[in-house]
Amino acid sequence: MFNLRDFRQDVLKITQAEFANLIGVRQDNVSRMEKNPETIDLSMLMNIANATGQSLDQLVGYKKDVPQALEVENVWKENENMKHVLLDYLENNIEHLPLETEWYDNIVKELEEMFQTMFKKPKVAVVGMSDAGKSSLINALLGVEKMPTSWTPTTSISVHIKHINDRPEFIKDEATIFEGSENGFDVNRIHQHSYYEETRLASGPTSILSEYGTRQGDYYSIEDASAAVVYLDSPILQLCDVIDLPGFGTGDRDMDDIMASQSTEFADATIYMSPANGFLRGTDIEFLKASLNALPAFENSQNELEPLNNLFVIASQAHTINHGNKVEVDSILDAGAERFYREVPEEIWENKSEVSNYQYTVEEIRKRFYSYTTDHAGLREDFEKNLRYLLETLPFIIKQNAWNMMNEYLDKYKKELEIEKVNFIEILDEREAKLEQLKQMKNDEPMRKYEMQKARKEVMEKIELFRDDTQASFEKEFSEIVSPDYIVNLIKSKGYKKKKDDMEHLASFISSKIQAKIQNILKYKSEDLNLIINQYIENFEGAIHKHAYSDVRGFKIPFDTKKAFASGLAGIATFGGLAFWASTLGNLGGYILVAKGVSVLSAVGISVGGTASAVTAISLIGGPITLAIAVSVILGMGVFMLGSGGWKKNVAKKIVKEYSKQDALNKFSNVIDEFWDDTEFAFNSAADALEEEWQKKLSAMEEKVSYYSADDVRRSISEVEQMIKFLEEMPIPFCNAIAV
Ligand SMILES: Nc1nc2c(ncn2[C@@H]2O[C@H](COP(=O)(O)OP(=O)(O)OP(=O)(O)O)[C@@H](O)[C@H]2O)c(=O)[nH]1
Ligand SMILES: [Mg+2]
Repeated sequence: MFNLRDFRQDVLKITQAEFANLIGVRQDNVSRMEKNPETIDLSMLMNIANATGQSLDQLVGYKKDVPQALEVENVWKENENMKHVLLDYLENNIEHLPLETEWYDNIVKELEEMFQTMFKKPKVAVVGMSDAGKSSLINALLGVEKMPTSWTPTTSISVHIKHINDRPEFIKDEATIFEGSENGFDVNRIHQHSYYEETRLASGPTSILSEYGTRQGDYYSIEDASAAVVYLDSPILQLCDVIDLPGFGTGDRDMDDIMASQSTEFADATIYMSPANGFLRGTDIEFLKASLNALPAFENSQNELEPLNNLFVIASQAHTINHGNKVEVDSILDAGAERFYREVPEEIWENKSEVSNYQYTVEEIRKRFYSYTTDHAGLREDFEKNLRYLLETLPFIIKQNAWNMMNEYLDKYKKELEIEKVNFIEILDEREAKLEQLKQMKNDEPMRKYEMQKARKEVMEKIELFRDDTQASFEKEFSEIVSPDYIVNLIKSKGYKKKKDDMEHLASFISSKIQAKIQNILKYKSEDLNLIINQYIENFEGAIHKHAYSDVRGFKIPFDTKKAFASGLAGIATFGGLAFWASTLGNLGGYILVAKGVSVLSAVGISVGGTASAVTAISLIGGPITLAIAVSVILGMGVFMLGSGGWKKNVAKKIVKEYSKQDALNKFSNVIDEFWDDTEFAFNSAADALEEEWQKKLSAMEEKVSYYSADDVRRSISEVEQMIKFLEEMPIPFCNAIAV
């Protein structure tokens, strides 16, 4: 199709008005034609060709050069191999394993799930205001012009771009459009054929993106379309999935901004784009902060990744700055980094420091700021070099992390199986003693259950207290922050000036301060809750193994209490405070949270960073609401006319008024309530799972001790040995590429 706008700007290099003059139409006609080039008819084309001295062929064939695809070394190959070796090993052994035993069957299933989960490619999300040039940058990285781009707000759904080799066999098309259920479309489930069928809206060549995935498309009004997955063959996709997102700030659909910002939750790395001309103005910083907050921190001194290595803040279309003057572009980046650093409250940097042990200084942050344009290689080199470095490094980190996790799991399984084996041997030798202990255990059960019920009720009561406490402390913090005095002081201490930009930044700073407070209040209370949960689990453990410890001949039933409790979290949507508990479990917790859909690299942060890293995993707590409120307040500031006189006080009052207009305190209070509701639900699910798992173990043991013949027992011994051998011979390659 004839791209009039680009032709006018890039070839003719004249304004719309000049062009209108040249071809003898009104400027609004030109503007309309540029917006909808498909409406340009043949006679108009002839007219343009005549007026500009171009042939029709030249016009229609005009296409801007797309830069060469980003070349990367395919270091993911090794991970892919490792995954296949492991999956093949499972597959080849399945036939010979005693999988009629539910426990053994679960081990194999868990391993399979883990191999699938741990070797997921990192996801790179490209976000920013509409028209920043996100889709253009992606096309350039891919080296093919597959994402629709235009000068008006374009992309309307999240587009997940994956490598063609990652396409499941049952998918035949290049692109598929999906509808989102209540919780959105879960791209991690796309390899499940049934999920694919259930959520698929349409499929075909990538060009269907223009129909379903753009605001100009014929099917834009179909609100059901929520995501697309596209399979392409570009080098960069060997190392990562790329996500093209709708732009912020279009005001087209209420949820667009929040949707786009939520998808950064799943991202391992984020490219945030803002046009160099007007860099990080208005609500831009607000969205950038939301991305920062959701980004996992996995940098640390051992893996030698730099602070915020997975964040790229881009001043796009840098060629527009005085013909791409590098010095001027750099000073725009300097000022942007400075402003951004100032707008992020210290709590957020402190949280990141707690995970990584790095100091987040403005100098470090500045290193994450880059320029970009498809027009001059010199203005994108630095970005491309750093992106390449990150992408070529992540596979090693993911591999090392997977390796650690697998070893930890295998060790756990092996230990449990060894205990089981000892039990069988003892059944042969001293069945009477075992029968006796089992009888006692059965007798103790009603009392144990009763005690645990009581303990559970106590936990619930504690959670209710936490709810009240956190509500009260938040209310206090909120009224301190959203008060004229505090705001006036803030204006003074941060040196904000009486101008629109500064007012927006002030409003933005206040909103992140509030969110940081919510996060911290909930984090501290959740840490208290961790102690209570661990106590609950310890009591349970003590009760079921009472005889094993008190009786010299007592025996232990192999049972991992913590893991059984955690398994109750698997099927539920939000953990509340239990996310913090999970994050104290190291690799196990990382794995549980990753299986839930948080980014692969969060697992690395979680396995080393403890509860501080869970803040990322739960950054959505309050996130969307804070974002929505902040954006309204900031926009409210925009139309606020600054009177003369005590402007600081006036501004402060205006902000306080905006917050009350937004009913902010109430909304935040609901967020806190929901957090504790989720916590209660999660705790009950986990406690139920623990009880259920234990009952299963106990009955299984009872059956063996009471009814197994000596032959049965001998067969069971050989089965458990078979399982141990199966785990011992797992072909886990030696791996010490990078410490994490
Ligand atoms: N010459 C030039 N044009 C660019 C560059 N980046 C973006 N553009 C143009 O800017 C317009 C907007 O770019 P898009 O890539 O569609 O922007 P986007 O961020 O994806 O916008 P939404 O999808 O609406 O969120 C398009 O017409 C692009 O051709 C660039 O580096 N150089
Ligand atoms: Mg786009």
